[in-house]
Amino acid sequence: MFKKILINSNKVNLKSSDFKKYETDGFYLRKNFFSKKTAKELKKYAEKYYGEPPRYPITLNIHRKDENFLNVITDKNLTKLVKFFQKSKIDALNDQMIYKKKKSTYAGQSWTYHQDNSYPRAKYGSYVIVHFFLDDSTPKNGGLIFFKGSHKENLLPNKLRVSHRERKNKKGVTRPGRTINKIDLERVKNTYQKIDLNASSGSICVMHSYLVHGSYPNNSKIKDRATYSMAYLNRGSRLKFSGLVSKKIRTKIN
Ligand SMILES: O=C(O)CCC(=O)C(=O)O
Ligand SMILES: [Fe+2]
Repeated sequence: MFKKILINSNKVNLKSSDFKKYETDGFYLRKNFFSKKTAKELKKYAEKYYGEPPRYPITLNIHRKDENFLNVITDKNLTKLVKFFQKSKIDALNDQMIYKKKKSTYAGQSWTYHQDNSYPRAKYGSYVIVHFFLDDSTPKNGGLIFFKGSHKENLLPNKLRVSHRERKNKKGVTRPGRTINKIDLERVKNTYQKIDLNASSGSICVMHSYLVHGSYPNNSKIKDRATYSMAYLNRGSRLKFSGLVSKKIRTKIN
């Protein structure tokens, strides 16, 4: 039976200094944006209705079939914040529920360094990601790794890897992502500061779609690391690729 979850988010007053920070770093972390209760309930609900035990692969585009997640991706406070950073009207495009449930097959999902815009190839800056952390996320339980400021790079040449229901290596780790080529990656590593993101449950992180990033595997035996990641596109902006695995359908945000 459908259980309606109260989406409890905070109205935030953003300043030009927040925008400057985002422009400089390529990401913006906001703690306690959603309540911890909302994060906890959404996680439990997603696992129950969409998780596929014991493997728990990523679920794509829950918001298209589920009202609770539609309520998250269209949340007024959240979309207001996204519009602030995008300086544009926006549409919600797609989403990803990543469970990284402890000891599950895909706990060991460690994303290779990539830029999210290498998938849809939208115009610079028009495509943006918001990660909503449903658990505390640290390097120990599969947290994100960012190269601060690397969103100033062009879209770098990359190699397509299987990134959905991909296979594990001998160490039990999977390595999805459109991996940036070696030479550019070395330069990125030498140029930008590597940030291990620590984000508590209920936090959100706005991430520029040109930011070079990856993630650790969740090797923790006691902690899950669930994240609901949403993608938005500036209204009227075009995409080069609509996506084979995750088809891009626009949901208008008012
Ligand atoms: O949450 C993670 O481990 C990284 C996911 C990611 O970068 C992606 O899906 O593009
Ligand atoms: Fe990514």
